[in-house]
Amino acid sequence: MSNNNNLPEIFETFAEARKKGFLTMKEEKDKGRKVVGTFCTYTPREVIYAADAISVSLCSTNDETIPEAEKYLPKNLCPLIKSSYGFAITDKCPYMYFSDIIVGETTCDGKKKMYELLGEIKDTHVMQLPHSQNKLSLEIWKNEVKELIKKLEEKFNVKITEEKLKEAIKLCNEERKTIKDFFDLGKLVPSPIKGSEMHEALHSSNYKFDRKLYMEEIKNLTDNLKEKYNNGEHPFDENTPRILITGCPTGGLVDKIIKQIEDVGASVVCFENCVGTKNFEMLVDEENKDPIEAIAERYLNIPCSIMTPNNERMNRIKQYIDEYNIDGVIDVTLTACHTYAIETEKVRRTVEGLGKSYLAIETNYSNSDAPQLRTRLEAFVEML
Ligand code: BJ8
Repeated sequence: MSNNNNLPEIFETFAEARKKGFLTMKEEKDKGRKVVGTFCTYTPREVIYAADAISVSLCSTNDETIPEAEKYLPKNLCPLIKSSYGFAITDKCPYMYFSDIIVGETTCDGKKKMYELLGEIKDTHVMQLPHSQNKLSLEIWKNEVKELIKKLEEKFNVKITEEKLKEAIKLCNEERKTIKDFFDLGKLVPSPIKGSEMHEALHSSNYKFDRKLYMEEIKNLTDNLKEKYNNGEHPFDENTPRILITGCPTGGLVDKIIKQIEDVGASVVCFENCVGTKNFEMLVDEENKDPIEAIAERYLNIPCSIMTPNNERMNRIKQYIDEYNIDGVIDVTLTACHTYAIETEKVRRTVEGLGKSYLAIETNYSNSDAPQLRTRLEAFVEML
């Protein structure tokens, strides 16, 4: 299945940012740094940083390797899972190649079963994530954070001290605040940045391994855009309809959804998903709690549809509709993602209950439905 000799050729085919990220990662590996591959926002990055390792996202965002994955996985499965597994077995993802260990969580059924197969070709540690956010779940999850600490200590022969965890918490909180400042530009009317550009800046965070440098870049970008806004420069005018995107991760859907929304005359100003707010809302308590407890609490409270109930997602959508002056909500579900698909009903009620327009889209990584989506987006935006 796996042929590492293909790697140099394959790098040529990667998009520039990812290619550059690969070179940086290779340099880091040459210096002896350890790499942890991740798949989900529930992975507590603080633990990885406290082990002096690099964290890299392995979620794949295109359909190139899906036919290969479908030889082993059902066709009727979420494209994110098929694509990620496809990249692993074809050795087309340099980040997977360089990962010393992969950390996954029991989020949806598809991912947790895929990890069993992935474990046959890579060292894969699966954290048992509870699917509710109560006290008992917190105890289980705290234990899982401790297990991860143990696993990384053994794997990398390091000691993850309380002090190192506290340092990592500070760094990650700084990052969250910096990204939130940038994201809040979307509250300005009109927004000084296109949604597709914001998405790019947020998504590239996965491939920037010098976190302090990334924060600098984001701060500069924020200042720059504020200045432009104050000088009256912005890509849209005050009457441009403002869209909130919610649902599954949109890494593989930029051209098909976000850019097409812009093409038909609207502006995406808020992402309530894992590229956006799920990633940076909520800080880890730095002051009043034991670091492991504080980390476990913050991550368990992420409002993903794999949780039941998941009322916090609805609360956040209400809050963002108000704060970001939203006219319409587009709820994006990747094909065969049951939890997000079922939750569309509650999102619809929440949005329409506030008198706002709602559109649900189910799609995958192929381009075949792009024209049909454009027609639906056009009709939706016209109505706003
Ligand atoms: S915290 S959104 S990254 S689970 S889309 S693989 S749920 S079938 S990606 Fe996700 Fe973590 Fe939640 Fe975020 Fe399964 Fe659905 Fe596919 Fe998904």
